Amino acid sequence: MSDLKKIKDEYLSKLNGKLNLLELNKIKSELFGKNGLVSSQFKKIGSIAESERKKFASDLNVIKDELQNLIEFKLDEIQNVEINKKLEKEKIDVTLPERNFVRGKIHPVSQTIDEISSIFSEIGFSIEEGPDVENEYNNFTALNTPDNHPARDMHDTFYLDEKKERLLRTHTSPVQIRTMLNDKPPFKIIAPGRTYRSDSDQTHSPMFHQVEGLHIDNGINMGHLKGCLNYFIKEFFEVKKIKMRFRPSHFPFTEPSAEVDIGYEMKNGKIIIGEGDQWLEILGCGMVHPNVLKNVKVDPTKFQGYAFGIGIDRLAMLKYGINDLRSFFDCDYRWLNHYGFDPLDVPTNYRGLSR
Ligand code: 2NL
Repeated sequence: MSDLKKIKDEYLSKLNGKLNLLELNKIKSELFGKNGLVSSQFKKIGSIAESERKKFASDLNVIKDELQNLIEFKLDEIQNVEINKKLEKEKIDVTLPERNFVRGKIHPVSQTIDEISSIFSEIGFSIEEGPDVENEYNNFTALNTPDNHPARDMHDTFYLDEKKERLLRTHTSPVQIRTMLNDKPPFKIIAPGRTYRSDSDQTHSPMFHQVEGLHIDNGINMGHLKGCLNYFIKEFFEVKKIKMRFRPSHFPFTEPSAEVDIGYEMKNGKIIIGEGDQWLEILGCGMVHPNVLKNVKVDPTKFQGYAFGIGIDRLAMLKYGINDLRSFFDCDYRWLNHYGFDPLDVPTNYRGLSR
């Protein structure tokens, strides 16, 4: 019997037996490995007498194909058996009762930031963020608040080093400074985020939230500021009309500066926003001071605009009837369960902002 026939007979019978993956791989390498039986036969072709070479090569190729096909077939078979075994084990019992789970709630401050961001996005503001740890230039100097300016004391700043170079930002204005330094006008941005001042009582927390807005372009004036804020307040409190007044004020970074009050009244112990003869202060604003524009390399003879700063925590308290600011930061899950928002609830005033 020729070598080829011997190999064929021996391995066909081996391959037709019951094999596992390891055994099959062993056979494969015995036949087709570097020095495998079939591979060695191919190396022999050159030394075979010319008269027999053609037939030998053709027989060898037939045997090679036959054995290879059988190995592939067996491999498939073994894999199928393994998959079926696995499926059998992983059978899912769809009749089992579901497991208990607790769904978290969205904090009213996060909810309020999302709502504010949606409202301003719709009228063309983009949302910018920056670091909580700032340098004194971005937080004070660029904002026309030089070294000895009394506003620096007013802010009760948390300084992080002796030289007072690094600090926890006292407002989110440095985000606007960073944006203006890195980009060219026009600017139309809001900057929501955490802010810090060393102040703690019933109505002040050392960490609180603020959103600032900035709109710089050719010929932006206080009329634009009024229109923008009036629109925002109506959207935020979901009312058609709002009573609003501007009171003259002072900030180093704006000139002129104003504080904005909105009208309200109490009805059956509940606060009604927008009407009535009581006034509630809700934000500070003004036209950006030319010195601030110069500091960020914007030419104040070509570009002007307004800026405003709003305390988010108080807006959230007003809208959602929460009366103790400190409860916001107590991390009490019973409180959050009551005042928080269901992440899967789609509110009626949904604006399509994704979390
Ligand atoms: C307040 C007052 C305000 C600004 C913030 C601002 C930012 C830049 C330039 C000029 Cl980059 N102004 N921000 C302006 C006026 C008022 O906040 O009482 N916030 C709660």
